[in-house]
Amino acid sequence: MVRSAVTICLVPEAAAGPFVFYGDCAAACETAARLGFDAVEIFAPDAAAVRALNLPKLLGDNGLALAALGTGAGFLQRQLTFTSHSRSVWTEAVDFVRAMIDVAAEFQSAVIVGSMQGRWTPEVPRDRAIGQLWEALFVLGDHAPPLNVKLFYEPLNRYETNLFTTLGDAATFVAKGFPHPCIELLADLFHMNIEERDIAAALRDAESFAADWRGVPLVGHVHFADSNRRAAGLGHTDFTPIAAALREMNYDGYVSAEVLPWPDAERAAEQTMKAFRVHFPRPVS
Ligand code: LER
Ligand code: MN
Repeated sequence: MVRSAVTICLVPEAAAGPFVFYGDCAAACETAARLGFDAVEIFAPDAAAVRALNLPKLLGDNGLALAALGTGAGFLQRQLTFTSHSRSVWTEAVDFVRAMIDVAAEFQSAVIVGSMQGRWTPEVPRDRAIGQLWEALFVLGDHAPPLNVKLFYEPLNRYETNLFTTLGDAATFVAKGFPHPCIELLADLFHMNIEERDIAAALRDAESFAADWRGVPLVGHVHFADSNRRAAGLGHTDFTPIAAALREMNYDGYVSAEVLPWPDAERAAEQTMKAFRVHFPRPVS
């Protein structure tokens, strides 16, 4: 079953970023539950900040799950990346994500590697950068399974990375490169709107490629955003073929609103839920 999630940002440097709620995690959880979301996705400064939230109570009181934890704050606040020329920065980046995995384990949840991947540069050329990204995900992929945590690798658009920008390239990298089934792909529909010729076809192709190469699903998480990064329905993305592709793939992860809080957080969340119910209706029991 496809489940709904909404983002909460707790990182001041990302206050103007594509996150629905900002700052007050308790209030955001209450609103998310009232609007009918199944889960929240949290973008926090670090693992300690997640622990300080008393999430078991917040989630429990509101009947919510934790869809995933974002790790981009490590990049935004501390310039950590897996493609740094400095081995100590690489190690710090791996430690940062490992600590997030340990917290995510307490909620049987998942951790996202997006901005933390960085980019290749003249100083760290493409092959070396991809090797460093591979090594980081390999180490983290070994750490995650005993804890029952998924690791979502997110291809980003060309303005945010120059490593893997399409789902197809990321699928080849992940399906061929890792023996770890816990490493899955995050399909962000905003980035895909920029990079893909056909979003629905890219989803189908990635999944059928993965079926051949590893026999377990590859797309594990979706960032549910319109072309302009507003809530689904407020831009020009056609979600009907995308939802059909996800159904055909038997996708059973979250579609999580990583969108701008436009015109405000509550209305962005409401609009997301309206679009979610149109595109991922549940059987009436
Ligand atoms: C950044 O553009 C993004 O989509 C995030 O999910 C990456 O962490
Ligand atoms: Mn995203």
